[in-house]
Amino acid sequence: DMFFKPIQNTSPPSPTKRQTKISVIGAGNVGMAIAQTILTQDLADEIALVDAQPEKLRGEMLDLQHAAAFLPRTKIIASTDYLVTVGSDLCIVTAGARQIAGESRLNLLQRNVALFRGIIPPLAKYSPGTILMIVSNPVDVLTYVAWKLSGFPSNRVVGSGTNLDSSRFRFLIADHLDVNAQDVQASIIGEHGDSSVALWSSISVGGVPVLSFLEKQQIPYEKETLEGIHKAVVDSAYEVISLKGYTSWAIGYSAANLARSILRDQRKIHPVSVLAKGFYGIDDGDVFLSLPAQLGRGGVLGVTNVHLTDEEAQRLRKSAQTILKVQSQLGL
Ligand code: 6V0
Repeated sequence: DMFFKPIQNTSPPSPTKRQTKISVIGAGNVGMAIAQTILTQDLADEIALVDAQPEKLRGEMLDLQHAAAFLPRTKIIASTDYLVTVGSDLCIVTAGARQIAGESRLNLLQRNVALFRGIIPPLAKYSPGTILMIVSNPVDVLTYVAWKLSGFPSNRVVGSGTNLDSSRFRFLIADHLDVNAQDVQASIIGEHGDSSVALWSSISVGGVPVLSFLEKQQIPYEKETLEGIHKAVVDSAYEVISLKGYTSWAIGYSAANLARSILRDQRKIHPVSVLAKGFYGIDDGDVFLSLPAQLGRGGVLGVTNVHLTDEEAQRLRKSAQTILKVQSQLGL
């Protein structure tokens, strides 16, 4: 009664290829944008979805499964039970209360810490060797919370952080200069949000350092123009939320971009939220914020020692203090 008649005298290849499994926790706008980007980019053999709402979760699972004829083969499973995540290589956490228009990211915190107490321990239990990628906001503090609740070494806990802010930044600079955003090397580090730090001193376009180029050509540039671009990055999440209610596509690509670097061992450098203690003069306490970090199959492989101006370093430490102050109120 089998569709295929088995061929005789076969033996499985040995050793069998390791399958890659990604779990996405939270099947909301962000979780589903991430899942669909992972599917189209062929990053996993199996995707497991978890959400607290069983009907919505099953609906999202079926809707994705129905695209199978157009996609690379990926097994898609879903359950409200964390058993479905067993053996994950990467767990991406997007579950959370939604940011309301005008609400600061920090206001979301207490609501989300309570959710994480029910999410992180079962993920760590079913996939003790997994890498945790936190997306839920406020992402830096929640990455710290996930690190604490998981008991994992810090190289296996990373927050999507300012990888998204940096891509918004590169888009705006590219738009301003009428070049391709992929040719713009620019990053924003620090807190994902209001106190993020734009690294103007290290921006280059096609390998040409921008600020020193302008200075050499004696082209005047307004500090206000630069600050305006950074402000537009900071405001962009609020703007999209006020217009469409949530953000999804850019964070979907951003998280899939990180997943690729990790699972395919790309050893690329991304501004992501990592344990920052000991870097750039941050030594007040255990704080996660975005630094240019190298990502690979081992998770966070290291932090790049980029040159920061005194002002940039000072802003970064202020960013760290902002996050630490919030963290100290959690009692973790
Ligand atoms: P959403 O569409 O409300 O989805 C959240 C999902 O989480 C819902 O489907 C809920 O049912 C589910 N959920 C709630 N509690 C639990 C639980 N205990 N276990 C499992 N699932 C649960 O929100 P949206 O997808 O728009 O945003 C999700 C989170 O991502 C929010 O915290 C956002 O602020 C954050 N973002 C972070 C970004 C970043 O760059 N780090 C970018 C965009 C959004």
